[in-house]
Amino acid sequence: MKKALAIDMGATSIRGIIGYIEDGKIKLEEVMRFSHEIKSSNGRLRWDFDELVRKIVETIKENGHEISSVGIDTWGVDFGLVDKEGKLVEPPVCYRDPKHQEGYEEALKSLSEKEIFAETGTQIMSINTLFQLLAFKKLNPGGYEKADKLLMMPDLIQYLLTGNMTGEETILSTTQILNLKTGDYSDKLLEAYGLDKNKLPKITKAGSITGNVKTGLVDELKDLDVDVVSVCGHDTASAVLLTKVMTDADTMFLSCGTWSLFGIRAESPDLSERAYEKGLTNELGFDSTPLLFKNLTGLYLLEKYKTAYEKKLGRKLEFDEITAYVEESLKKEEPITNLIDMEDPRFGSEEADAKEVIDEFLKEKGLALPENEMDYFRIIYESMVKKYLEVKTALEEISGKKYKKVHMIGGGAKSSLLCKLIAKRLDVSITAGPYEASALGNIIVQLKALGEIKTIEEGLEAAYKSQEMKTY
Ligand code: LRH
Repeated sequence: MKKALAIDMGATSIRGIIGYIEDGKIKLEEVMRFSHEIKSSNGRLRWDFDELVRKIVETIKENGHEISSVGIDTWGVDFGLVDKEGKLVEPPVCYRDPKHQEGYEEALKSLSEKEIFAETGTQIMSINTLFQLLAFKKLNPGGYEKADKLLMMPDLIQYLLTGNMTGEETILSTTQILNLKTGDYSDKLLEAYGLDKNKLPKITKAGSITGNVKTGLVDELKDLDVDVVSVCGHDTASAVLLTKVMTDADTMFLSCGTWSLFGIRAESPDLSERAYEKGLTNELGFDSTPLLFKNLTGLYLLEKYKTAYEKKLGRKLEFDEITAYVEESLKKEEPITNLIDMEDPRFGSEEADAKEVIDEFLKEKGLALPENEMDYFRIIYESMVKKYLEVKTALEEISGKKYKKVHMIGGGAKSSLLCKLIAKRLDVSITAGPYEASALGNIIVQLKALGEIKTIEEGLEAAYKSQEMKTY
């Protein structure tokens, strides 16, 4: 029996989870969980890349004799630039760095948002790789010249592990450089911004073994025999693989973690003006599956508010306590009206104080400030759900369909409060779980590449049998 290690990297924690098939079920074993923080260095907000790599290497080393393969999935849009010698030009910058805004402004000097969308199909966000790259080029032109290849975060780590370069399509579909209609980089954008196509990796698909740590760049791992499988590098694509959306086009998916990704499987990428106006994004799922959805701030603000409030209280606040409070408040009162717009950039800002920005927003709109600090939780939950309703309505207009089913995955699916609120306000039935969907998606693609399962569907069946799933 072969075992696969998923390195599943989220914006606040990275997990190492081993998965294998036993009695027709997927067994999971968590072997690493580590919270990481964004640090400021050389004037930019950066990931602690050395520490991330150290943790990943340590986890592979510790489990190296038990596992047959490893696969990496991460959040979207971030990358590293590698020079001719294979060294990083500088440590990767985090998408929450405010300087990306300069790249966005630079981009709009040559093309409008609409034109950029029509070329890519990607929701315009200043964090997108294209804008990050333009900001980088402006702030560090020498560094851009020195760069030989841009590697997206999962491809960068895979490169360290194998010495081989990939440009996996799901993670590249978050860049705003890929034209989802043609499946190739947009020549129009590259030309307009003087970006060199040779610096971009060859576009590859998830599903195959791309190398082995014994011939990779990490000396410490060279005495091991562990294959590296290119999985869906984008955590969203790995997670959506676990939803019914892949087989049932009438179901919507909602991947709820730091971010909320809410949408549908489309027949083909939609690069229309209508999709642009509704703020939707087109990205790729496993095997180039077109996904049409919206990127929204998810539990980020809630977690941030919770952490700050815990500090003030001087104790830990359990989710059960928050849930009980909000449920009680929901019983007493109909939907509240002092809601925030979760898409407002200040709610995704790393430096902002959660309570201050919520108060600031409410004051600006002439809305009442909460009486009690626990009421902020209700505001955040209800504001998230209000956004989901807006997105559902937009997608129904575009597709001409009425959606009655939502499959929720990720940490947010554990919250019965959130699931019930969504079911009620969106008038849908909800399937919730698996919660570790991105790690499972990562593992299933590896097990297929290793020959442990014949089809992806076989892996999905094994996952559903072993994981807790609830319906609302
Ligand atoms: C979620 C996510 C999302 C965005 C963001 C940067 O983890 O991948 O889809 O791209 O991170």
